[in-house]
Amino acid sequence: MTSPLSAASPESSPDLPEPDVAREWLSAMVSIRRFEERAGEMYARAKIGGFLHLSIGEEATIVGSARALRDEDYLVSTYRSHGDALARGTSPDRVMAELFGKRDGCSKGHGGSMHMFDAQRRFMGGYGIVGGNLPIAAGIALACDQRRHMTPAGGGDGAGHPSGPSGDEVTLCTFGDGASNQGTFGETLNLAALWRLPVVFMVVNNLFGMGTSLARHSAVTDLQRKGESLGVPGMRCDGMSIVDTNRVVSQALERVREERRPLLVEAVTYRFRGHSMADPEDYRTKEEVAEWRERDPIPAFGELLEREGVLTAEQREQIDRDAIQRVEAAVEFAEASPFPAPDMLYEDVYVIDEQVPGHYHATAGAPPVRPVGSPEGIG
Ligand SMILES: Cc1ncc(C[n+]2csc(CCOP(=O)(O)OP(=O)(O)O)c2C)c(N)n1
Ligand SMILES: [Mg+2]
Repeated sequence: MTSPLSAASPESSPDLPEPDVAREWLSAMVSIRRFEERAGEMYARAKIGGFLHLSIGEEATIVGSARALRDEDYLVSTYRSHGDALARGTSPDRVMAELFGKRDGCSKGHGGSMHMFDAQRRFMGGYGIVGGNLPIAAGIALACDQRRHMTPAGGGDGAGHPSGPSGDEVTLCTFGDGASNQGTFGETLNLAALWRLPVVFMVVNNLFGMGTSLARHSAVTDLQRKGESLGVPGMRCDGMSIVDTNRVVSQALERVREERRPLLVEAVTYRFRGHSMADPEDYRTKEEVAEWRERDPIPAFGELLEREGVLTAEQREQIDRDAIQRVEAAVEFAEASPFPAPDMLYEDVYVIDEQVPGHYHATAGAPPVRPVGSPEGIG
């Protein structure tokens, strides 16, 4: 890539994957784009409450990195995570239903936009606290590392849970440039390096933390170097190029898997929309946004595939039509799904001790979970 912090050249790399794979990448990016455009409309119509953070413009970073993961790897992201869930394979129906706060949502309608979760696909959320996901990623990586020493040959977790980590998994943790100023960044990278945890930290540098530009919020703007003093070497990719993002994140994941120590990847990208739906965007000029839109990763990759003869213009249009149709079906699904019943408020909720009135969760048929902090609890 040329200048990492400015809108530069369009997608041009000839290092394309196999045609089927390239077409699937394009289709995944288009699906996320169409999904989020529609989600924005649904928010404006008050079908969606709370906050809604769109990743429009950042699809190459999302899909390029997700496609570098193996199925058994873990992904942990932020409140800007509809695309991460979709890229990991969660159905658009369940993501849209979650946005609507409906019972068939991937978090049963309890979470909404910021709390997507799909344990089956090893997408471990969706967190509203800036930087709050880094220690969680390190914890998952620590669990994987410990399994590695415990797992009997043949897989599983040694305790009869075939779906538990087996030890070879790597965790990919994505967070924003703003999050790199949080205490959790230093604390987590330090321990991850010290304990040689298999985690790739990916800072999604979209050049702003809400309305504050990178140069105004971070003393070090070369974010790939921000982990060096903590023992975490860095790499950078062009987050507007799915090919470059996939190449660099794949390298990072395989190095971490083999060397058993963390790496930091900086993906330089740009969000075309406001921070959330209520953002007057007076911190950047229309010209700057227009300049970055010229590098929109979706037409750039589509045009590259056409130039290289990987698909025709008609096939490109069909990919778009299919995505629009899929999103329409997701909206219908979300509309038809019921709201959670009021007593579901008490499901999946933990309380700290017995003096706090409320409930703690017990799965039907399983022994009740003792509240942490009670006399016989672990606290
Ligand atoms: C601990 C904490 N402080 C502040 C906020 C409010 N907040 C939400 S998003 C955000 C900006 C984060 O920017 P960045 O990490 O660059 O991610 P981006 O939104 O650009 O994806 C802030 C300050 C929060 N959610 N959590
Ligand atoms: Mg940011």
